[in-house]
Amino acid sequence: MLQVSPQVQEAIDTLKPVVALESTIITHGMPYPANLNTALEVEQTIRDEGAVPATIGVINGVIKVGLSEQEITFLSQAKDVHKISLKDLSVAVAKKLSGGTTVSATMFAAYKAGIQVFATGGIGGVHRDARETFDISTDLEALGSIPITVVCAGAKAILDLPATLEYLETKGVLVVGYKTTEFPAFYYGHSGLTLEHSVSNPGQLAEIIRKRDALGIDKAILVGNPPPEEMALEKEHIEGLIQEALKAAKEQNIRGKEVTPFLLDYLAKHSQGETLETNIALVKNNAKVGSAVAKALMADKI
Ligand code: PSU
Ligand code: MN
Repeated sequence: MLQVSPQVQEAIDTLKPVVALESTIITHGMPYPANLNTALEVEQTIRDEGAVPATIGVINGVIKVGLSEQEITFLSQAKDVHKISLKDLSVAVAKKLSGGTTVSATMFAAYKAGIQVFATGGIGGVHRDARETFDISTDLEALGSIPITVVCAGAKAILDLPATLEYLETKGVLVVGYKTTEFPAFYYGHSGLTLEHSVSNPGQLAEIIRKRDALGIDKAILVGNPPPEEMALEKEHIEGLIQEALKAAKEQNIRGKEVTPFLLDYLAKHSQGETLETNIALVKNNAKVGSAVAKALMADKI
């Protein structure tokens, strides 16, 4: 059911640094061909940093850890492919479906394969209308129950960020700022939400991860890495677009798992691709930090 590619398995067995990557960003997060180019470039970024990438997804009912270029290409072009979160994995395997795995499903598969670090764009979180809709991403539950390290640019600004942080605290998830004391808002770094904990280098983070493991705390560590300064968007500008996107989603009665892809697509289309550019840049940036952390974690083992 869960197949680890020979390259990734070899890396795990020989204690090489490995960085897991999700694939919903390919199937539902970006349009073709930007999704394909980004997926391949992010893998290359990880290799350039001296680590081994493991893109995770589901192909014909097999959970693959370390998708091939051919499989990534297939997922990037396939129409009506599934968005597979943790709850969907069993169905996807039983029905031999193909799809992109979200943060929650990717965390699960990465952990099962023995991978310690996972880099993504932004996690799902508490939606702004959660008080009426109860729309809270299962990513937060996964973070509260799977002990790996997730490097992200915070949560998308389309969400209720203060509520997302409160929810993470309730679940006992440690959120660490990487060279920042603010929780990043995906499209921009300065959310104004202060984090209690931050680190200034990969070694410090690795030490915290080791202590979490030594203590047997079964929860993820979430690393907030701001988007590169030169690629960050202006807060007021993006906030205006988000308000429009949320209004359009409501008018078109977009619900459930379609909400996040709809909002991302709306923002990209109405910003002349600016949000997409930032999205691509921050995923690469997270892949770099993820590689550095994976390397620091292995440093004491060889
Ligand atoms: N971040 C991105 N693009 C994405 C996502 C995150 O830059 O497409 C995806 C992730 O896979 C995340 C999912 O797990 O959105 C959250 O979806 P939901 O809000 O439906 O839980
Ligand atoms: Mn949701």
